[in-house]
Amino acid sequence: KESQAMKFLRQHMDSDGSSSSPTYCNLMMQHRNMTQGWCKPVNTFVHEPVEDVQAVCFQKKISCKDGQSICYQSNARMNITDCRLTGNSKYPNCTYRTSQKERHIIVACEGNPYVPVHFDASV
Ligand code: T3P
Repeated sequence: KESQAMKFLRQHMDSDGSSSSPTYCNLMMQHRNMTQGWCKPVNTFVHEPVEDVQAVCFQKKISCKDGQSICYQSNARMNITDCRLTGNSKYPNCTYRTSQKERHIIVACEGNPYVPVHFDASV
């Protein structure tokens, strides 16, 4: 079974990629299995080395958007791509808007080793 850590890697890591094309999200959301059963509405891919993203679990401690859990904000801005489902997209035709950004990422971490398991937001 896929662990939470593996799921984070599948959903949020694309170290070697970049969203140079407007079809990036349409392709990647499909390739990474986020358009099966439903269209996942918002998803961020991070284009940085996996070690740099895992290191965020030991950076700035803040509260997550749920107001209860502990999250971590990256010290550095990171190269990311936000994928947002378009308003007129209807399952199974999931169409996304691709937007490239340089932002601080906010993640939640779990386990031993303590690694990212949830992407909370970017700022
Ligand atoms: P997950 O917990 O599997 O990482 O918040 C619901 C989902 O939306 C959550 O999935 C993360 C995802 N999300 C992003 O990927 N980027 C964002 O900027 C926000 C706000 C949510």
